[in-house]
Amino acid sequence: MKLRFAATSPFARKARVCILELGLADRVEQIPTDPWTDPALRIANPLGKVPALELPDGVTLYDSPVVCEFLDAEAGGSLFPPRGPKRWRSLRRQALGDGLAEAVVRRFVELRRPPEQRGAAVIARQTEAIAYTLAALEAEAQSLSEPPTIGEISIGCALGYLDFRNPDEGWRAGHPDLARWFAVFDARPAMQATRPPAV
Ligand SMILES: N[C@@H](CCC(=O)N[C@@H](CS)C(=O)NCC(=O)O)C(=O)O
Repeated sequence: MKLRFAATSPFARKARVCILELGLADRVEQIPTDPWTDPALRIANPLGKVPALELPDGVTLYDSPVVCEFLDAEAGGSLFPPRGPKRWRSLRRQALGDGLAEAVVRRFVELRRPPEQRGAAVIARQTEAIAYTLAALEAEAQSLSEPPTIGEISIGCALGYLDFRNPDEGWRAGHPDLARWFAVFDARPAMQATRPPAV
């Protein structure tokens, strides 16, 4: 299998953390890919986004929820609870984590535009989504699962991305339980091995 990834992408990081947590590192070649410039990615994934997982039969899987669930099934893992309330809790948490990462990406992209082209409404909307999501995560921080499921992995990758793009956000002060959980989660070898590069 071949995983196309970008080192800064929180969505690709989910897949890379799953690979390590599931002991699949020997079976997946990881190919650094710039989604904005690499023509091979567009052929593998018409959406032009990472992560994209190419299978030996030529099929390519995307996006990160699909890639991660495939990896879990391939390894016979338990990152995706098979049924019942635990499954829906885990998938809801994955959506919350992915949504947080998406809001941070959208705000970052907007802020990178020339000042006169920036949309204040877009920035405010994404900042509000980030604030409400952090509050929701704080409320359930004490019930986050150990060992982690895909829900916790998604949340952890999103918080890591928030730290990476907005190191001065200061989210820990108002979210002490979440900060405590993230300190422990972020120390996992799979998180340590997939840190985004220093900018
Ligand atoms: N929902 C997708 C999001 C993937 C995504 O947005 N990846 C970004 C990198 S963080 C990307 O490849 N962007 C390129 C583009 O939007 O054209 C997933 O979970 O995989």
